[in-house]
Amino acid sequence: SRHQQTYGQRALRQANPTAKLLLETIERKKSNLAVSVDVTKSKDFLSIIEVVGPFVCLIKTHIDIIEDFEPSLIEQLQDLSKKHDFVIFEDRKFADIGNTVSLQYSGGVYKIASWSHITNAHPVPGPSVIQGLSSVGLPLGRGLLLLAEMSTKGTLARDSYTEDAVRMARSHRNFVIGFIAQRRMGGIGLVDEGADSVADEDFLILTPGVGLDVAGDAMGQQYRSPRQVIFDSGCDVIIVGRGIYGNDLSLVDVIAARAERYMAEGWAAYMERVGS
Ligand code: S5P
Repeated sequence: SRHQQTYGQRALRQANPTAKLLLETIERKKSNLAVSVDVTKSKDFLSIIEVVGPFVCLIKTHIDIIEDFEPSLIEQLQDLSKKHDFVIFEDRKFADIGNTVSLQYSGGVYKIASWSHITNAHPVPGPSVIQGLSSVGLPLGRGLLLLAEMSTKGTLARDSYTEDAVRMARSHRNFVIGFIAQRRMGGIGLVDEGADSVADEDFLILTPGVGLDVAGDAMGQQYRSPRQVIFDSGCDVIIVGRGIYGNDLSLVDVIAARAERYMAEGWAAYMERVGS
């Protein structure tokens, strides 16, 4: 019962423009790799994106860790997004009341909604977090991912919390395009098709905690391989950070080679899943 439709077939049936864009980008570039660029200097941020750009469908940012942030950085990120054809995902993890998250999403220094195709939220406040973000993002054609599970040891996002997250997403299908999760959930292609599944829904599953060379880090992160994530667990996108840019901001040719390796492994696992 693994998800066997191609990314391209699934793109055709998505109503949300951002979900469609991501699936089309994956199909066009033959890459289900997202790189998480968690560095603190603008210069490193841009040079890593320039190097990995050709190999990714998506770049994930934590814009608030950049020490020398200036608004022009966003323009440069958008230029790179056009040049290399990737979607932008600001990993903001909103988790407050609707009114507050709407202000955090639209305003402040970063004005996330104006440039980030995708952002994410913790379901912990309940549906109001989606309502607040949707009031800003839906008119702009943006998409939201709910954190239904986490990659960390001891996460509280499990069991009934995860199931409730899926129900919350289901009630806001125009704006919630999928989940940050460790396995496929919701609708067709469930690994464990539950009584709750809905036949015609198609959530995107973006999965962090991916690394080929180490099992985790010293602060609770846990890694699995692209094959475990895409083939065994039926997820759609692998999100890789330090596994690609390194702990010491390795040389550009090393970063490029690693990105190519993760892209190849992610795509091979997908080809195996869809049976071609
Ligand atoms: O459960 C999660 C959810 C997220 S969004 N676990 C995660 O690691 N992340 C993010 O993915 C995290 O904030 C970081 O930006 C990235 C993983 O980075 P890596 O260096 O461990 O690959």
